[in-house]
Amino acid sequence: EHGITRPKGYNVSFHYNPDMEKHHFGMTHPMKPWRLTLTKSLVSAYGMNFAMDNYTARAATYEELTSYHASDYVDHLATVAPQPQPLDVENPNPDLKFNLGGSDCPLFEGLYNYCSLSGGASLDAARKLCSNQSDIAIAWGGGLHHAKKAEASGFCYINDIVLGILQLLRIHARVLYIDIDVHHGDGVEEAFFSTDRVMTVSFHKYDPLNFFPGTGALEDNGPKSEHNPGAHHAINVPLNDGINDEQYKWLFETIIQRVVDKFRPGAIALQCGADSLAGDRLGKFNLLVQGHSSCVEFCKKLGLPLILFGGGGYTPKNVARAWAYETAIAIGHQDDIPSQIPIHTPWRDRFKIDSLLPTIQQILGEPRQNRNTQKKLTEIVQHVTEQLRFVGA
Ligand code: ZLM
Ligand code: CA
Ligand code: ZN
Repeated sequence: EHGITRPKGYNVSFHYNPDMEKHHFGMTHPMKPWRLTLTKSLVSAYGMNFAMDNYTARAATYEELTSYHASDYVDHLATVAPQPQPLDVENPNPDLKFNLGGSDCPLFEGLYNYCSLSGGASLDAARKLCSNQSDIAIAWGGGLHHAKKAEASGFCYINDIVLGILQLLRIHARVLYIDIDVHHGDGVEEAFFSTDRVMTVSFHKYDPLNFFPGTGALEDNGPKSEHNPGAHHAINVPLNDGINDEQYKWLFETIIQRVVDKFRPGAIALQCGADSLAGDRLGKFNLLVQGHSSCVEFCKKLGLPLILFGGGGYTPKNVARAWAYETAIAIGHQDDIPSQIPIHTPWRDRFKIDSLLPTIQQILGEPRQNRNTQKKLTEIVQHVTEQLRFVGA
């Protein structure tokens, strides 16, 4: 008996297609679509599906993909042959047209299908918000924030977030985009650089020479050309290694509250990249599920239509914990689900840490030295507050 019931007075939808997990970037590539299966298995084991509308996401159409992306790029994605795995020794640096075929963005079997499914889930989620059928829509298979109009980048080929936000803009005058992935949300920022209808806010590790993608300095707030309405509508929160829950929560809530007060968005799109958790294979932060998910809780409490996207996350059992817990927050059951992972969860053994009974919030993480001083965080809040003087009526 799970005891999970529908939330009263609002509606949550969950958009997922199990076919996404069938795709493989390559044996040792950090991106594992299989983490989505692990997430879904936890969500189902807790009975959370009883409190949501569950949709099997469809593939986005060519027309939908080209609502943002260049048609020659999408044509190429649709027709390019998968590269041999492992990489061909005769031709170690193949077809880098559109930045495709390198080690970050390999050409794998079924790539176009994988991209369309990710895009389809995010589009469906956005449309459910637009039609008022959902108040919160969840698309953990999306959140691929580095993809450019005509270029793949950083494990991302199709920018499903941009596709989703373009849908929201049909209904809402202003949309707020927030990105808690450990990487800078450069693709989404760039897509909306010249409009004042989308404000983008990314929190990320910033170390231009050593950490991807190297953009997202505090001072980068949108091109300040003379007639650019998008100036001041990009906010960047550059951080150092080891930031903890307490600091992150304070920064997030202080900044987002000020942004919402000034910008007055009609809807919020939140990218929940789970590589900002402690113990991530690529990330360097010290967030626990508690700190990461407090961002989702804060956004939910703002009471605006909310879309939750996935994103990065390279330690699958941690990703599944965070996104399942954040699903519980969406349906309002975070305080009454048992902390112990249900015994009948498929792959439950994967969640075991040091033979302890696995729980949903506990994650495995080497503590990293915290290189964020309060002085620096206060400076960030000050700079953001000054930028916001240029925003809103
Ligand atoms: N080399 N294999 C985050 C996107 C991060 C660019 C340095 C590749 C890796 C990484 C790929 C198996 C999101 C860079 C890295 C080695 C040029 C990045 C394949 C390990 C492997 O073992 C690996 C052969 C691979 C890639 C590590 N790549 C770590 N970091 C970044 C992209 C995406 O989380 O934000 C959203 C989904 N790329 O640093 C290099 C400069 C390629
Ligand atoms: Ca980010
Ligand atoms: Zn990332």
